[in-house]
Amino acid sequence: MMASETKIFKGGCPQDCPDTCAMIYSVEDGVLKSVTGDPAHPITRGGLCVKLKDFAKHHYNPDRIIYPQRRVGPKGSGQYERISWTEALDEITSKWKGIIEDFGSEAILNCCYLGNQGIINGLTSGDAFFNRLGATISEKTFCASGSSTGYLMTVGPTGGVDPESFVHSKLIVIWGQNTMSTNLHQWPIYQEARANGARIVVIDPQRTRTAKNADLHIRLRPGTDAAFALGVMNVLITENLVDQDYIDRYTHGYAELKQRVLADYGIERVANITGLTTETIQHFAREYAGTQPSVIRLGVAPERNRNGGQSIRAICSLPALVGAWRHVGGGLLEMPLWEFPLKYEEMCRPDFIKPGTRVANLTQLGKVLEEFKDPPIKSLFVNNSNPVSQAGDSFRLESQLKREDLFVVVSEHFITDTAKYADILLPAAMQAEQLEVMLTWGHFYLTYNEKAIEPPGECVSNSELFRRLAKAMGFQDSYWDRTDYEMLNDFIDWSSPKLQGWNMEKLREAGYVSLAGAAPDKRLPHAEGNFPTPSGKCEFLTTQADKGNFVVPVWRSMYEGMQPGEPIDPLPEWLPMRESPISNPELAKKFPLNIVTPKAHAFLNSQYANEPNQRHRQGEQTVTIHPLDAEARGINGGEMVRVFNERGSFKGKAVISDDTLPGMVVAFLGYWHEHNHGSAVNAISSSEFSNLGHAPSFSDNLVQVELAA
Ligand SMILES: Nc1nc2c(c(=O)[nH]1)N[C@H]1C(S)=C(S)[C@@H](COP(=O)(O)OP(=O)(O)OC[C@H]3O[C@@H](n4cnc5c(=O)[nH]c(N)nc54)[C@H](O)[C@@H]3O)O[C@H]1N2
Ligand SMILES: Nc1nc2c(c(=O)[nH]1)N[C@H]1C(S)=C(S)[C@@H](COP(=O)(O)OP(=O)(O)OC[C@H]3O[C@@H](n4cnc5c(=O)[nH]c(N)nc54)[C@H](O)[C@@H]3O)O[C@H]1N2
Ligand code: SF4
Ligand SMILES: [Mo]
Repeated sequence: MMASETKIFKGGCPQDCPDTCAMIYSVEDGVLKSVTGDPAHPITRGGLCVKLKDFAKHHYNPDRIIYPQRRVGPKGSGQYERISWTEALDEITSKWKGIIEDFGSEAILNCCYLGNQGIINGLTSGDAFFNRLGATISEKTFCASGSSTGYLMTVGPTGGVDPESFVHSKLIVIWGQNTMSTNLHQWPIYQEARANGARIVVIDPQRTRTAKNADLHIRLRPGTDAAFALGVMNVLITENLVDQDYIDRYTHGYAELKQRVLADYGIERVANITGLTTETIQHFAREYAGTQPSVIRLGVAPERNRNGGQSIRAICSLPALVGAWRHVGGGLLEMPLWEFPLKYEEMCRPDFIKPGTRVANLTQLGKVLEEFKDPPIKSLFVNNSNPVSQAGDSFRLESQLKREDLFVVVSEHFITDTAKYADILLPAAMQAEQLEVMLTWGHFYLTYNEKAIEPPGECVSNSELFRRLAKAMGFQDSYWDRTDYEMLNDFIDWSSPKLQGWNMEKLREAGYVSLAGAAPDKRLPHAEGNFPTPSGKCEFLTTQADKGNFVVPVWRSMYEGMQPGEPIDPLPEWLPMRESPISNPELAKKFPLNIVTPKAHAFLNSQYANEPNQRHRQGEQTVTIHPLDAEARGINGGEMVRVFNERGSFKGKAVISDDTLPGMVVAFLGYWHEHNHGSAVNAISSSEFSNLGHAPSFSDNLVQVELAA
């Protein structure tokens, strides 16, 4: 017998993760044997994370949906029978044609998020199709839309500091991010900087594994970041620690900001709001200004409360005040996505949208399904997302998904908490089974992902899914006549100066290409201003206050017609949370604890939480509660507790620890309902927006905790 030959393919991790690792697929006899990190890649450096540890096996999980299926039991029962693709497409298109005839095309809605983050299978994979269909436009603001709106208003669409330039930083401020779980490949870069004398500061209410490994941990109360940043500014201004020359040349609105900061954000008041001491605020301000290059790595979590957008505006103002942008490795990193040369207009086809088409926000899916009239939503098509697990107010959403008159189609790998409500299930391919090019929001590399193996059964990529649907609906547009390779080639802007000399073939051979434009030891995007804002300066005082709710186009099918929300204050400000003992004492009588629901170490949102190995690594759902709050409730630790409010409830095992603050509980996101007594953290989350970008407010929820019956 001949020894079987191992074939190697280049991969790109599909997940919604800032690391976007370059991977290596090893294939024998058409079977994916292993997936490892590319040792040559400057960020991946040969290692993947714990979440993707068994990625090869994940492709062969026996629970995968590998054929189209039709529901046979009651809604939500998860009982299905196999059907053919022809039957599935016939049933979907005939239902849709009937709905369009009776209610109009806006009675159909797509729910897509970032199950896959690729250019053709990702966030916008269904936009052209649903725009062409005339469906209600979906606004996809689950993550970073508030943070990005605040960032774009302040410094504009710039990549900011290259994550590789952080080796040159002397003070690294990790703001609301649990790097060792959620941006793991950045950590060795920080360690290199540390070896060169850098200090690491973590700003997080919770003592996370990252905070435990930092030099300084600033434990402010959730939702008080804006007050803290404004208090720091107060110290910078009163102690004359600002870079006046940088401010004069490259910023807009300093006089107004100074007036506000001095009048309203004295450090005693800020200490009261944040729960920090005045010394901590002073100490941080002095160290931040005095240690250059200083750099801020902004996490997503500070956006997750009613004042989230303004918090981001305040934080993004700090580097310009101290002139941090003057130095290589100084400034701020939110997302480098803005420097990726992609042709969104061609990907999403906003020209297909009929003027006046309405918009639905997917983070409020339960409310949308319940309240939209004229026409009501009669069909929901879900791909790349698991809203029952990931969107707020999940009890409300589930009650809507049970509606007999709602035709639900879900394209998935597994029968998730959402997929179990499908009338039709469609089988989706995994990353080693499809061609893709990965964009990312954590570094500057564009990464090629080769198709390494055939998909099992009748699984198809999202791109093929929409090709089939377009044909079945009779759409003649050439958009759907292209191969995946042709689509990718058309969607990447090869004429961009960053891609000079590059093309698809070259990218395929190389595996990845950097878009940073300059080497990590040279990149200085704003040493001389050049902020891509309307004034060309860093805008402390925004010139776009009327755009309080403008969302970056990629999150909403490139649609420009959304009504602006309430105009925001043109200067950064702090407002109390929507739900807190200060802002809503009545509610806090019944539900006195703020809850924070961050990412689990071993899951990727809800993905991999169905793998027994990953559940073993992560452990069961916990509810971390401060010793004072535990004592007041007779909780000794280790018991099952119930976390609840008027929206819903979930259970978890009590962990008593001062890793959380008094008045605050922590429970990780991602557990599947079937493994967790029927519900999970988003049962208690509100689906109200933060004040910018229609971002969700997952850190702005009051709950009560009691021993479970
Ligand atoms: N292991 C793992 N990694 C992931 C993911 C995952 O599910 N698991 N998901 C990926 C995705 S989609 C994303 S968006 C990123 C997110 O990654 P992160 O930005 O790290 O987000 P979270 O884990 O939600 O929250 C990070 C920290 O913010 C703190 N926090 C909560 N509220 C506040 C606040 O008001 N102010 C401040 N300063 N801190 C606050 C929490 O205590 C938590 O420790 O991670 C990505 N990587
Ligand atoms: N309480 C609370 N809620 C949160 C957050 C929080 O911090 N706290 N974080 C929010 C954030 S940051 C985010 S990004 C969102 C994430 O929300 P989602 O993107 O909805 O999260 P996932 O759980 O990853 O669900 C993606 C689904 O897509 C499927 N999938 C993967 N690849 C493909 C594919 O190629 N084709 C198809 N058809 N399906 C595929 C996966 O199997 C998975 O079920 O959740 C948000 N929800
Ligand atoms: S989930 Fe993130 S850290 Fe893990 S392999 Fe994928 S890109 Fe890398
Ligand atoms: Mo996210």
